[in-house]
Amino acid sequence: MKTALITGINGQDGSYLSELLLEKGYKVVGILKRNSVAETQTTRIEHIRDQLTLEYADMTDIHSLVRVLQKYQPDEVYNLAAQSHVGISFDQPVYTANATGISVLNLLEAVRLVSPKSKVYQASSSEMFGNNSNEEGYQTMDTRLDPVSPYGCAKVYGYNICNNYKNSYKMFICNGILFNHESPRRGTNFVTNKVAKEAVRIKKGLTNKLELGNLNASRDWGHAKDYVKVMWLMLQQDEPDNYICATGVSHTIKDLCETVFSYLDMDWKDYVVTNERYLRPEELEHLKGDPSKSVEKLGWELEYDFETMMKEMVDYWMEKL
Ligand code: NAP
Ligand code: G4F
Repeated sequence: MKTALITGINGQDGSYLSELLLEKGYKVVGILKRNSVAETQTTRIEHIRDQLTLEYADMTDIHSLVRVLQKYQPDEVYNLAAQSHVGISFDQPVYTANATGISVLNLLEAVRLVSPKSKVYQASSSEMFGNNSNEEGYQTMDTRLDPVSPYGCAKVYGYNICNNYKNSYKMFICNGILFNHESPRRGTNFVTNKVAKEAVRIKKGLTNKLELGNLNASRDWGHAKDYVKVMWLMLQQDEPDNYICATGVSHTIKDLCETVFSYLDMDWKDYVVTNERYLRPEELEHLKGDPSKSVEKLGWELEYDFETMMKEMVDYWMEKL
C-alpha cells in the first residue's frame, strides 16, 4: 500500500484528491492547520474522514512538516496548501508570501532532510503568467512568467524553488501549472461559486442583486475532479517534469453570468451590478491554456465541460439552500 501526504487536504482539491487516492488503495495522510472552530474546517472531507489520517501541522512551521514526514515517510507528497485567493493576496501580501511561497521551501527542505525519496507535486498556477500569452491568446510552456499579484509572485517563487531542488538534489518534483478549476466545493468567494450561489439566492427570493468586480476578465475554467487526476498522473511517470493543465477554452465573467442565470430562466443584466470593492489593484485579464503536453505525455482526459460544471454547481445550491 502506497502512502500519500496531502497538504491542504481540507481544501477543494485536497478533498477530491483524497477520494481519488483512497479509490486507488492509498493510505492518505493529510495536514490541518489549527483553527478555532474545528468542526467547519473539515466539512469537505467529513464523508471520508474515518478513512484519512489527519495531523496538525502548518506550512509556515518547518518543524511540524519534518515531524509528519519523518513519521509517515510518504511515497508521494501533494503540496496543495496555500493562501489561494488572489484578491485577498493584495490585502495580506506578506502572509501570502509565507503561506504560498516560502512554505514550498519549508516543505522541500523537510522532504530533502527526512524523506528524500518522496515524489513531490507542487500546485503551481496560471496566475504566474500574468498578462502574457502567444499570438493565438494561449499560455504555453514557453510563455514568460510575469505575475501581476502578490499571490502570483509567491507561486513563481514556489515554482522556481521546485525546479532548483529538482536539479540540485535530483529530487522527484513536478510542477502542475493548473488553470482555474471549480466545483460545488469551491470557496464561495471565488467568482464561479459566488455567481452560482447568489443566482440561486435571487431565484429563491433571498436577495435581489449580485455585486461583482471586473466582468470583462476571462478565465479557462475546468472541473477540480478532472484536475486532481492529472496531479496523480504526473507522479506516476519515470521522470519528473512540469505540465500545463487547462481546457483550452476561455469564457468571460459576463459569459459565466449568462450561463448561470439563463439556466435559472433569468436575465443576468437585471441583477448584476459592479462594486469597486471587488476590483483588484492589478488584474490578470485573460487566461487560456495549452494543455497539449498533459494530453499527449500523460494521457490526461477531461470529463467535464464548462456548461456541465456550472449546472452541477447551480443544482448543488438549489438543493442546499
Ligand atoms: P483552497 O480550497 O483554498 O485550499 C487551500 C488549502 O490550504 C486549505 O486546506 C487550507 O486550509 C490550506 N492552508 C492554507 N494555509 C495553510 C497553512 N499555512 N498551513 C497548512 N495548510 C494551509 O485551494 P484549492 O482550490 O483546493 O487549490 C489547491 C492548491 O492549488 C492551492 O495551492 C492553490 O493555490 C493552487 N491552485 C488552485 C487553482 C484553482 O483554480 N483551484 C488553480 C491553480 C493553482 P484551511 O481551509 O484550514 O485554511
Ligand atoms: O474566481 P477568482 O477569484 O479566481 P482567480 O483570481 O482567477 O484565481 C483562481 O485561479 C488561479 C489560477 O489562475 C489560482 F491560482 C487561484 O488560487 C484561484 O484559484 O477570479 C476570477 C476572475 C478575476 O478576473 C476577478 O477579478 O473573476 C473576477 N471577478 C469579478 N468579480 C471576481 C469577482 N472574482 C472574485 N473572487 N469575486 C468577485 O466578485
